[in-house]
Amino acid sequence: MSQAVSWQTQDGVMIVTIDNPPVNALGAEVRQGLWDAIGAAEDPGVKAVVIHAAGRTFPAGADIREFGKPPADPWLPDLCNRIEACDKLVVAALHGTALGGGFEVALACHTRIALASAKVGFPEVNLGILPGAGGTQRAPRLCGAQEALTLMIEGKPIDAPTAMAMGLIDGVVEEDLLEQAILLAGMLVEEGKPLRRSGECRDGFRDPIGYEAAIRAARAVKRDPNLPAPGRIIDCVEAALLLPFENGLGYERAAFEDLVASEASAGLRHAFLSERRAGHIPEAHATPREIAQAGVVGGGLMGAGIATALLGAGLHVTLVEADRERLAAGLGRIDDLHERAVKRGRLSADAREAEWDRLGGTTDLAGLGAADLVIEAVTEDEALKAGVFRDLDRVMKPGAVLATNTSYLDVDDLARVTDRPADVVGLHFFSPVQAMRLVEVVAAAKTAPEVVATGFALAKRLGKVAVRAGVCDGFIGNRMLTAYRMAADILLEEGAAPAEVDAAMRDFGFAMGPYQVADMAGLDISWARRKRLADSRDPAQRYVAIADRLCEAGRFGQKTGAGYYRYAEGSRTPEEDPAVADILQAERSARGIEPRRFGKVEIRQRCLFAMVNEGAKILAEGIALRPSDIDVVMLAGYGFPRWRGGPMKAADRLGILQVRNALRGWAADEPFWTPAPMLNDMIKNGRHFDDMNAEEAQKS
Ligand code: 3H9
Repeated sequence: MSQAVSWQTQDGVMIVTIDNPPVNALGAEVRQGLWDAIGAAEDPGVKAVVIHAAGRTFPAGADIREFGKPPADPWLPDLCNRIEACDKLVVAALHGTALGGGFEVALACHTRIALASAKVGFPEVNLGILPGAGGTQRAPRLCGAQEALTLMIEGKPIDAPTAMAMGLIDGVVEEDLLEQAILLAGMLVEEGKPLRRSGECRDGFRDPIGYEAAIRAARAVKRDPNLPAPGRIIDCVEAALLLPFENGLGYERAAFEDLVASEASAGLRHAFLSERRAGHIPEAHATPREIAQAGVVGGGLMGAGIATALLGAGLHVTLVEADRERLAAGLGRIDDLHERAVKRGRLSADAREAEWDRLGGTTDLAGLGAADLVIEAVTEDEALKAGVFRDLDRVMKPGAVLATNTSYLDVDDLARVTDRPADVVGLHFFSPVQAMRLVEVVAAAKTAPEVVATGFALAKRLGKVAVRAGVCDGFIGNRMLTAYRMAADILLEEGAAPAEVDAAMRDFGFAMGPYQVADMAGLDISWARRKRLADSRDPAQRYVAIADRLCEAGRFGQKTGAGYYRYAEGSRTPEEDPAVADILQAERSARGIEPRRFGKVEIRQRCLFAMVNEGAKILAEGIALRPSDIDVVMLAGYGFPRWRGGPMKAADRLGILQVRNALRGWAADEPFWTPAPMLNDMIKNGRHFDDMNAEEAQKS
């Protein structure tokens, strides 16, 4: 008997316990344990088997870390078949999140009973794969095509009562799951009815015309061609109706193997594991501080968004603004965000009222005296922010966390103006806060470990992904963005049109290209910042002044009807603008640049490799803990295509040598492209960024 799976028999019922924390993933040891348990159930003294799990959940799936490695026996599909073929009744007792392979094990059992709080589902599509242990064949036999397709293509778990209504599970209990499962097993054995095997079930085929209609409707939906899994899921669900069960399983197996080997799945699996890995920080041992009351200073777009997120997580929030007028405007913005959430069905009217009751507003910072945490979100101005921190130091209670939402400023400088630098941390949210999942937790030199841990705990409570960053101009995300934009701006200056750059990056997988994003966000804020920093700019570094010229012409983006593109009155559709072509041409002439054409591939490569090069510098400086944290930042904060796994993952796939050689070639004309020393070292030592991820994981 393995540690991961144990069993004991009571009154003829064999109780099999899976115990493989944290989520009882079906790794090789668990599969072998279950295989042996079913073998042991052949004992004539065993009348029935109950499979349940210890800890927080029934298996949440196959072990994702095993994909891409040589397969270890027994395979999950074979295990499921063995469970189903067992001639003793096998009951699955589900709690927590019975997902993916975990749910497939349950579907292979003859009866399923669940706690009402349990959730079941097939999230495989989020990893670029499909249920590969019989799920695409068993589920539609039980519930038909429509519901099986929704479960597998949307990848969202459903609760146990819903699954019961769909015919996927047989009973729901409020408590005493194991006892109830044992009782049920005894009762069913007593009844002596034949075992109900999902693979033999035809309930879901009762309406074959409706079944085919559901398949056709699913096929008619337009989907991202970079993501092959939904199409293969539809094929498999159709095969369930058309092929004998065993052949359907073979069909599913082939589709699973294709998908697991695809670039999209490698990227999506990397994204999943990287988001979890980002929580492995040196401060993980520290106990986060309790946060019940929060303050937000500044009710602009960011402040209001942050306050709304905090309210949504159940906190009491006080919004502070400089005067009554601005306070009213800030509270109005929160109200608007609530209104939008209600309209979209994301917030009930009751919840909105409860959130509003937990919100207060003041023009006096002293009103934050009781707050456990304050997030400063005033205008990005050093003197203004330092003033706020001086005042916060005076009014906040001892032990309160003082956070800044600065995008670029030095958190150490802000910490220094207080007498409590250990309580000061950066919590960098992204706009729009309700849509962007990323929070950079910026650890300054003296930030206490429990304050960093509090930032991570808060982000989790807000349903966001936290990444630890060190102090530097722009932290991780804005440094990466600056490099991306610099690459794009050089392309413009040397001959490309904004629409060409945008099209190439959309082709790469971004929803929008960099100039569409710039026009949407507005060009004026970064112009003001560039003017502020003009004196400290390194004259040796290339400076592309195209954005300045656009701003000087009053082109601030969508809000002024013109930026890198022009916009018809009231429209957000970008149109190419000859006036921009003139501005570009004037800039090129002023710098003596003979414009040339760039193909899509070169545009993509230049933009991507600029990010990779900057990422290598960020790593060498210790600003990011590991390459995968940079990937998470770009995926969760900047719309980098998730299926590519992030820029560092994309570089690993292409090969560091290719990236470095291209950079070296471009650097002959422009020092911006000079390869980071880390890339050279990696090539010399035959290393990938993923090797560093693995090493970091071992340390933490
Ligand atoms: C599958 O089943 C394929 C089959 O159809 C066919 C096979 C042939 N494997 O998310 P958390 C780790 S594909 C390995 O922070 P939560 C995770 O990395 C699978 N590890 O917790 C983290 O590790 P660490 C289909 C896994 O409470 C820790 O558990 N299933 C797996 O916020 C805690 O995770 C899925 O896609 C795994 N499958 O959420 C479900 N799952 O502590 C994926 C988690 O070292 N899992 N870990 O950082 C989830 O959605 C969430 O983890 C869950 C818990 C909802 C279960």
